[in-house]
Amino acid sequence: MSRFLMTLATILAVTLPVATAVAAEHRVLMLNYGKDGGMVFEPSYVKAEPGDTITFVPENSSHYVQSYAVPEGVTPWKSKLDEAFSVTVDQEGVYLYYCPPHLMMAMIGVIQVGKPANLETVRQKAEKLRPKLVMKAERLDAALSQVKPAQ
Ligand SMILES: [Cu+2]
Repeated sequence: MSRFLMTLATILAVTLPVATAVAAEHRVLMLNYGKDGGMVFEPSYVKAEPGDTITFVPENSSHYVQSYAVPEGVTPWKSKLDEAFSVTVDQEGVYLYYCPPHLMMAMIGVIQVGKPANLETVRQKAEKLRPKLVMKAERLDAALSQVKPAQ
């Protein structure tokens, strides 16, 4: 499949509203180069509902994903290098994660599940991460700023 179709399929999978109560699967690509430059999760922000699954797809090699800040009660997760990884998000809140080999290049992402009750806690913890982001630290703010307030 061409890169364009792949990207299109990802966009559709993430943005098409799900009319039923069936849990959705969101795909996040791990890329050496994406719309936002080198070493990225794409999309870097996912809005999910409790029970949805997030699948991280290693489109390029040398990436993996590790949770950094998760809602209370959630077991932290960590994938294996170069392997696809799925996590089911049951707990509402904000999840901040990164790719350990490319943390200094700000290869980070955010998942919002339902209401962002723990956003302030995640923001505080994110400040401890910031000094490690040597390049593209603005990605941290960009990802967190997409979190939508509870309605
Ligand atoms: Cu990486």
